[in-house]
Amino acid sequence: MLRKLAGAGAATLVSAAAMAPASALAADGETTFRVEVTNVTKQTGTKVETPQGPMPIPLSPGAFAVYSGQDNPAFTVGAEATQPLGGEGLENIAEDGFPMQLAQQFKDAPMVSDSGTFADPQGPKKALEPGMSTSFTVTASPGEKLTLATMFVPSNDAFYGPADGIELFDSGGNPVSADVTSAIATYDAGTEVNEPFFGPATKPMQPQPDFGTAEDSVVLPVAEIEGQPQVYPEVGQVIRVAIAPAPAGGVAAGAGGAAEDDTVSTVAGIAALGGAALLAGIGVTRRRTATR
Ligand SMILES: [Ca+2]
Ligand SMILES: [Ca+2]
Repeated sequence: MLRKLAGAGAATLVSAAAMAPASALAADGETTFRVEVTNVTKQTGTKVETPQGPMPIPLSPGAFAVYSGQDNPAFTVGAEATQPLGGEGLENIAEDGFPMQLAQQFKDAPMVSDSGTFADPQGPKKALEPGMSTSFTVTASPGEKLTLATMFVPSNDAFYGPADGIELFDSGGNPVSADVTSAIATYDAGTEVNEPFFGPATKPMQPQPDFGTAEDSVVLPVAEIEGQPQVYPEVGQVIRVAIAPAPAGGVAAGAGGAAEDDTVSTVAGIAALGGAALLAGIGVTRRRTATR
């Protein structure tokens, strides 16, 4: 409907915007979303069993991208971790929890319109600890989807991501406001041989980044790996991802790289806000092709 107004005068567009719901809808359907990623292991009491006893499960800083087309720029199930973009960005996240290289690959990818990192408000090596939540904004047009990757810690090369992307719009082109955790699964990057019970080459036990035996395999859901010695928790026991259109009034269009759009709060605080439905009420700062 709004697409037909693309050639109309400014006054018409203003009235159209006024009629739109409380979101950042533009004439072409371009919408700014707030994405919230929460480590829910504090809520769920989920830990991993190790020889050293139960350990908490931090999630690493992650990388995200808005993309078009069929190829998820983050990873392809059944293919080497370097696919489809080429480069070691996904391996960097899955083995060491560093999102910068994948974020750079996203920034350079032709199918990506918006990208950046999350969970690193104080630096790229900070983790999303149990009970913590972080949020960021993306801008997308109907037909585009969201992808992301964050490391499951401790592990050799396990990560969370949506193999088929996260739908940001419904079939009618309307922005989605929902808990989208069901789109996420736990994957093994196929780049480092897994150690039973989180051995010395897992992060954070490894003595240095990129430490461990190369695996020369492909990205696979951990649930499908034969003889997988590690038992990973159910996805929903560890991570929650929610999206909601951001209010137009809260978007500072054109904000630069100094945008402080990564916010961290407690799960209790997010719960008090009512989750995804009320994310739209939080002021946001727009960021396109962020470089952090
Ligand atoms: Ca592995
Ligand atoms: Ca390692």
